[in-house]
Amino acid sequence: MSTPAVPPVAIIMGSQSDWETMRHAAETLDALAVPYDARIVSAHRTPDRLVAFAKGARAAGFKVVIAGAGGAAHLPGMAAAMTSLPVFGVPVESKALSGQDSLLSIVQMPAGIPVGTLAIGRAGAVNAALLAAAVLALGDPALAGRLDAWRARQTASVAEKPVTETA
Ligand code: RP5
Repeated sequence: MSTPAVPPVAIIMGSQSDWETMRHAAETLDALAVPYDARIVSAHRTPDRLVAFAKGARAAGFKVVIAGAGGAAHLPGMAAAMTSLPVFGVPVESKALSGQDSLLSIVQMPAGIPVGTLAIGRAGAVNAALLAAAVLALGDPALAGRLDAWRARQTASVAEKPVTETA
């Protein structure tokens, strides 16, 4: 299978410090064999980079954007303002307010500019990747099969009885 020149998923994040969270989106896409491009795009520190990315994302060939940011997390909303591609926002857990600030910055978009907002932290990053894959799977039966298999593996990994874990 040939890999497209521009992968279908863009993972953008506001800072290198977000990668510890956003790598879970990347790893989930890896497990589903969905190509992606991961890059640092800060709404505050590199606004011109954000404008260039978001305005050009559809023409570049991206299909879905996953945007993670923490604190005053304008990145997902500003990206959504400049592209009509689906944007999934991941609130990164901040030091000062444990990601509550990130969540509230991302989730309460005004009507007309949607950001699909996920949970704070790792769970949100994993689920953003699964949602991105589900969108792509609408037109890709092979990927739909890989998503089903991923869920089946998850189901199979859940034990019926709890055990006491030793340190
Ligand atoms: C946000 O500020 C980033 O998304 C990051 O979560 C937060 C802190 O950034 P650094 O100071 O660690 O670069 O823009």
